[in-house]
Amino acid sequence: MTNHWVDIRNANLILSMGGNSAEAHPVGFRWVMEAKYRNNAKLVTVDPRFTRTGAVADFTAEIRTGTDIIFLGGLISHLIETDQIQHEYVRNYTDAALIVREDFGFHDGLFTGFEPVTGTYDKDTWHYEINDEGFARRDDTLQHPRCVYQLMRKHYSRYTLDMVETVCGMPRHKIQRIWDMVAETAVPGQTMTILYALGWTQHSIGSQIIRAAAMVQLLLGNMGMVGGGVNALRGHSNIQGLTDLGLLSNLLPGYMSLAQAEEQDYREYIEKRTREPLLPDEVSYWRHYERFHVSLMKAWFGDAATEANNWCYDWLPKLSEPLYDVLHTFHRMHNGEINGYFCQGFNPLASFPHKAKITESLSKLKYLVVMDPLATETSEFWKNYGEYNPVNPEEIQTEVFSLPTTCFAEEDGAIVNSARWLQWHWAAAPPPGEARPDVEIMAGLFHRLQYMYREEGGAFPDPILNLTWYYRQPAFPGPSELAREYNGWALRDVYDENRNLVCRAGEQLPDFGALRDDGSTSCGCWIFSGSWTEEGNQMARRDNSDPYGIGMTLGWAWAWPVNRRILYNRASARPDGTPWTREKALIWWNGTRWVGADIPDFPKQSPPSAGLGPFIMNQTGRGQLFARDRMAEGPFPEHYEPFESPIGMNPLNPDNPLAKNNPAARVFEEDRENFATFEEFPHAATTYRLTEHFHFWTTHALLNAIMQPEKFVEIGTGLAEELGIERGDRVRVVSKRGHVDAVAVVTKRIRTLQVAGKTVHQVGIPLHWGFKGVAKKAHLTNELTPFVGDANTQTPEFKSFLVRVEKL
Ligand SMILES: Nc1nc2c(c(=O)[nH]1)N[C@H]1C(S)=C(S)[C@@H](COP(=O)(O)OP(=O)(O)OC[C@H]3O[C@@H](n4cnc5c(=O)[nH]c(N)nc54)[C@H](O)[C@@H]3O)O[C@H]1N2
Ligand SMILES: Nc1nc2c(c(=O)[nH]1)N[C@H]1C(S)=C(S)[C@@H](COP(=O)(O)OP(=O)(O)OC[C@H]3O[C@@H](n4cnc5c(=O)[nH]c(N)nc54)[C@H](O)[C@@H]3O)O[C@H]1N2
Ligand SMILES: [Mo]
Repeated sequence: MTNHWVDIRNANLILSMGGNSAEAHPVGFRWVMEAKYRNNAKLVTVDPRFTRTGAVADFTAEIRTGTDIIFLGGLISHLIETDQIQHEYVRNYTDAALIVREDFGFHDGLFTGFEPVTGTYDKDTWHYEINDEGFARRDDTLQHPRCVYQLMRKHYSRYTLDMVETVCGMPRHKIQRIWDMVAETAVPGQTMTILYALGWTQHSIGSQIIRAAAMVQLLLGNMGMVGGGVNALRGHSNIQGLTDLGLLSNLLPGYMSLAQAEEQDYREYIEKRTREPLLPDEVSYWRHYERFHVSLMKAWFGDAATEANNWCYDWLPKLSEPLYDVLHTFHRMHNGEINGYFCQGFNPLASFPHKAKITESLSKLKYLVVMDPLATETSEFWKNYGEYNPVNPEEIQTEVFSLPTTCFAEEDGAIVNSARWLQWHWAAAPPPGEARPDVEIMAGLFHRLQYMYREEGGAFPDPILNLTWYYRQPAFPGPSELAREYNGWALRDVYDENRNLVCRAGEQLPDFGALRDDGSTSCGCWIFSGSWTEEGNQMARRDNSDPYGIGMTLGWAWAWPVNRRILYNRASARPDGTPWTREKALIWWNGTRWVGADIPDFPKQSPPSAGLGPFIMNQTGRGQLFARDRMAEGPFPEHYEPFESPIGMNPLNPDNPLAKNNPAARVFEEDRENFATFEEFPHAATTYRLTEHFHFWTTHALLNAIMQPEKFVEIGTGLAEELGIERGDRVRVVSKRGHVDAVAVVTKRIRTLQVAGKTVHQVGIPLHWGFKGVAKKAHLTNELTPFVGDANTQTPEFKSFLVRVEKL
């Protein structure tokens, strides 16, 4: 989230799109209801189905799954052409005025630099024109034909109202009504918040849908504002913490990135990431990358990390194809290239796409270790459960080890919520039986490995032998010790530029401003610096006073970065430093420094007259309408059809087969033959959650099983009539990869759509139920889904694929 849960109540308009928060985030949803009833806010939902969120909305619209970029691109065009943008904001706080290189272009659905063989882009042309001083050229009148504003305008002029209507299958009056409501927030006193989750993420174009939403918010001046922002409502209670701590295979803690194989040289690695300003004097905070990196290496390798050995750079893994994201990992397992797998808190047989492929992959392993509090579908993938898991155990040689773990309620620790708040919690009950905390199991493994390396030697022992292990009980690092390590401490006295003491040797760091690149500081996750200082555990704070009355409870828990609650909050004030309006005041310039209800996201003493941009992480200091070199498939979001499309073509780019689907998507050649065409599988399917179940865990709990006992699928009355299906009939939903049997819920909540001259029925399939637990056994939904993912995140396309429904 750029903003936070409580702040939703300050919005004037809530656009819930690509998520169903009443169902999947029912506790946080109270802030939506507060906005409606206290702030007279309007709630709009856009979803393939009429949802529980839709049920309390002021306006709802249906959309064909996988077409949100068309809707948002059309909205961008509408805002520009009807002149309903926040001009002063756009001019001062975005990159609209910057001029793009002459050789950048977009033809036939592809941006310049596409390499068809690898399905990747050479991104050199996706850049601003740079002048002799190394800064981007600009035209503040926004008239230059190659300024970002004009290029964006041209790009989205193709996204006409007709196009939106025909591709999304949304009636024109609904489109217009929503666009009008959104446009009302272009004035400074009005803000819209956008709430999204997996309905946007789980597409082969997922990241670009979210980019499109961010562009809308920049044009409207809704970023950095009270009641504004682009707000990802995250999934598992600590999934935000997972990404923060760099647990994805291409990241280091704090969103630092692992080196690529060609980056063997330390200085090159650092210089590439030390993003220098592209406009004079801008903050460009990533220019301090080396401080974060060296402090991390000191935390990991202690005295062994020295300037002379480039802080152990050679010990870090370097990424090369094939990669290690989950799609890749299972693909490699499937090819027999991986023979052991540790599966910690993950139930891939149930939760990953194309179950048949996952079963085959796991069957090729020599061993599988499952660390989980429950017996899962994955830990029993080898066991025959009749029609629901029709495998022959005799043919599967994988040895499976189950290591029972505790769950969060049985341990102390911090959970990072969607709002970036680190909230400390305390164990509520002792663990049952042989269950042990994950940390203890991992520590045990580490000690055995280290012992074996020490005694027997082996390839590349250094990182294991030299890993720091400061903990009081080496067998079980305590949560508070780990938390202190993430915050970091000084190894020597730390001084600022004026030789003032910042922090004494041995003290906890006050915040990441104290980090140094000379080896004098140690820090396990730079963005968490400030969470456990000399004043103690900031995450355990429970003061909910709200001095400004806008839900800014800075004394409650601790948010990264530096306890800031709304990112880019400098943009909540005008260029001259005064709030845009009194009601939406957040921070302001008091003549000598920035003050207000939040921690300023800006150099505290930099006067407005200095003209620095509010987006301090970006090299331009501006919000990027043109995503320079960050995205895999282009600097402007472009619509591509899902890999399984009910219309089989891309109406925006009908003539170029390379531009039908996302040309840079994560797709493996072998899987292409497993994608269906609409002739065989005519219905557009999507998958989703229900409040009464949490994935597959709660099918183990009797109360949940009683509330939602049995697998069902939702089909609209139009399709039901066509197939002669009545409510309660049993149906089979078939995809190119498998089938599920379930009870049919025939409903008006899913409408038949008219798309590009065709009638398209959508089918809704809840994700829950499997063959373990006490609820009624069922086929796993991921029997059906395709093995293809987003180009940037590798998130699978769970939300858009083709099926055929049969009456049983
Ligand atoms: N009770 C409960 N709560 C949960 C979970 C749970 O299992 N049970 N899981 C948690 C997890 S891990 C996550 S990630 C979150 C997920 O939170 P959400 O993303 O809100 O949940 P979903 O139900 O997967 O999908 C939301 C909606 O997206 C819609 N949708 C599908 N395709 C599209 C599309 O192309 N465009 C648009 N606009 N909408 C689309 C679906 O119809 C659905 O209503 O929920 C979390 N909360
Ligand atoms: N078709 C379809 N598929 C989907 C989705 C969809 O919308 N549609 N959503 C996707 C999403 S968003 C998600 S997040 C995934 C979820 O996929 P998974 O993460 O695989 O699923 P979960 O069942 O939530 O969690 C896995 C296991 O973690 C265990 N666990 C709980 N606490 C602990 C702990 O403290 N330690 C350890 N070691 N284990 C623990 C649980 O018992 C559970 O068995 O599913 C994805 N799959
Ligand atoms: Mo999730």
